[in-house]
Amino acid sequence: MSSVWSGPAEHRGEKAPLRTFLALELPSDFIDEMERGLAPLKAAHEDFRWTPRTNLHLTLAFLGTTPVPAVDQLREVLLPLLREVKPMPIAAEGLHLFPPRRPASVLALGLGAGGADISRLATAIEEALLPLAQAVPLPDFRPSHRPFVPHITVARSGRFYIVLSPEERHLRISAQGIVTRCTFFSSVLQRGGPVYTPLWWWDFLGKQ
Ligand code: 3AM
Repeated sequence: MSSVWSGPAEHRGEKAPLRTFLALELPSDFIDEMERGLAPLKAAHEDFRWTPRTNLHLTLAFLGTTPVPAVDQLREVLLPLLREVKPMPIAAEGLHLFPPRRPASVLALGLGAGGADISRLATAIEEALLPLAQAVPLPDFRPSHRPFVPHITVARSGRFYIVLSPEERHLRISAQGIVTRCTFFSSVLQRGGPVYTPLWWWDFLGKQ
């Protein structure tokens, strides 16, 4: 019996697949305000793994394993959706712990203004990508079973789960800005934290 498996992609002369996700980039004034609001939490919880400023974003879809030739194909599929999006005003609202109701490993900032539009966009993106997942293939991309919660991951747990006091839990963090760019990133997991590299991006056109 012969085997048709010929080893990992890079040994077959193909580029190894990427790990990708699509995210909204955050305006720098929003990040500045958000960082000021988070400063007391950062000081109190040096054990959390705080997201470095350059890695802050709002994930719309995690695609995971993605063949290199599909990067342009996915751009063509997503551009018609992104072309319809105007610059989006957003406002921070509330802290989230994920998973909810269980020991938390992620601390995230939620959205008030802009949240509903972003959820609709994320749903439309999922609907556009799901029919392609088998053909591309995107083996990690599956239908989400929970409603999309727009959020910005600000910290992950270190050695211990994330626990906040009731006062910290209700800390009001105000940050406002206008989102103007959506970026398709590759993510390389490294010991010091993930390294995100933009593969392509789309700037929203027109007035909000
Ligand atoms: O920006 P956030 O934290 O919402 O959690 C990862 C991050 O989202 C998420 O993709 C974003 C960029 O890494 N992510 C990583 N692995 C994932 C997985 N297996 C995942 N999302 C869903 N399933």
